[in-house]
Amino acid sequence: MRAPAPPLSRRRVLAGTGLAVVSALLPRAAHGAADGFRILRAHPGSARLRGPDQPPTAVWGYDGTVPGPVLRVRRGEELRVRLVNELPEETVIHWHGLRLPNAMDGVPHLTQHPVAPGQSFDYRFVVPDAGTFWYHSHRFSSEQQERGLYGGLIVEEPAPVDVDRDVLLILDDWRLTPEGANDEASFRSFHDAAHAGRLGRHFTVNGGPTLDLPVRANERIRLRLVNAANARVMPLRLERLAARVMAIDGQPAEPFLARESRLTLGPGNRADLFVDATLEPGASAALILEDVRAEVPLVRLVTEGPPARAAPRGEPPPLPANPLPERMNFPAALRIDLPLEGGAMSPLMMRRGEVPGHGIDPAARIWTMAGQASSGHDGPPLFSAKRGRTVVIAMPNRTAFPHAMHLHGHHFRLLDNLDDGWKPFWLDTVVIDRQRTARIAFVADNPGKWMIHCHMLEHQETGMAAWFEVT
Ligand SMILES: [Cu+2]
Repeated sequence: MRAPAPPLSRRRVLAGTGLAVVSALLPRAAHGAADGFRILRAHPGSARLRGPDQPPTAVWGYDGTVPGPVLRVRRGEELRVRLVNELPEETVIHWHGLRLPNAMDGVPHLTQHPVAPGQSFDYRFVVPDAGTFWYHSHRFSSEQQERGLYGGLIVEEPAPVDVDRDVLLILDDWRLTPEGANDEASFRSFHDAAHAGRLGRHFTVNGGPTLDLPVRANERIRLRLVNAANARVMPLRLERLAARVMAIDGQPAEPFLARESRLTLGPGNRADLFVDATLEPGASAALILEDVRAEVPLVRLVTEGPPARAAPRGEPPPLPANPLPERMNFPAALRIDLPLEGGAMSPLMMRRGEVPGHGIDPAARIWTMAGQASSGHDGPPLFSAKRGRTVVIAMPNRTAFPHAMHLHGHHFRLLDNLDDGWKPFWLDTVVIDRQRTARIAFVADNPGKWMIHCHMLEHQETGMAAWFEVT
């Protein structure tokens, strides 16, 4: 079944052309402080998640908006953000995918004290990698991120990348009541936590239901996709146009054409696509979320106006490399087995005789990693690695659900099944389907205490979290 596309007048149409599009697309207020900090106020607000002609939904947002303002910084520059907590509860910001100093990672009780209401915290660090990143709350994540506390972070390459447009698309799903309110009654649902996490049936791109993106024929568009959902794995398909994958999880990949222009993003994943607008003027192509129940068109690339050039551009060079480790020392690697277990239909829950109902007991631990259920900051570290050591982690998923395993402070390679060869890209979050095993490898080159956890936030909060130490 195909969801009907709203009439054009109800769709949001991007104004402007060229590289100005990104800043026109999302709020980017100038909230500077005298000392060079970008002030980011976390507070309640409202967002028109269902479109301009529907009543807004109450949210929590950075500067009150969903998504929060797009932050831009150039690689090698210092990011300075002052988080001001104007929420009724404590919060923090995690800079997802950034290989930053440990004290700036924004993990409560592991790298910093939570920021109390009325208090502020200064995040300040040099950004090592160019690419598409995002920031979000890491405190009571399943609620705070679901209320809207997330935003995009674009780290620009040292020299401008040769594209005609650069568009950030942050995707989310929401569980709304019939009146359009965020369904707060089902926050911390035990049922969600024990199953696939909180899934919503209302989809948004940049905080609205759909987006029209006017393009000119033969333009090259860089689409920066971010999956900001709590738990939804998003299979995406671009109609009628080729999608060249240039980067995944912020890091440049060896470019490749996505087969049938399909790409699946787990919670937390990003992808940078180059798309050449090869359709004739007047034609359009949709970016579709292939949900099990319906195909949901999220974005329409609408070709209009005079062509940008007579023919599409040639094959692009790869994005400039970031300073990632070039080799790994597998013979001397620290090898860790990290089986993922628990959840509904698991022996763990059968033994405990849990009766799924409403409300997660704060002590509910229904998922385990290597036999341990943890908040990710209590208990001993999962392992300790000397700085510079190669670490290989095997994660057999022995549960009935997929998991999106996220590593803090490092990017990793996804290893082949038969040997230690790897896929031609880096990741910071990998989706592991049920009853499958993923093996990842990274160089533990960033000192500190780092989390590894499921980015399905309801799983993270019910045990599927751990931390490790690089000394
Ligand atoms: Cu999970």
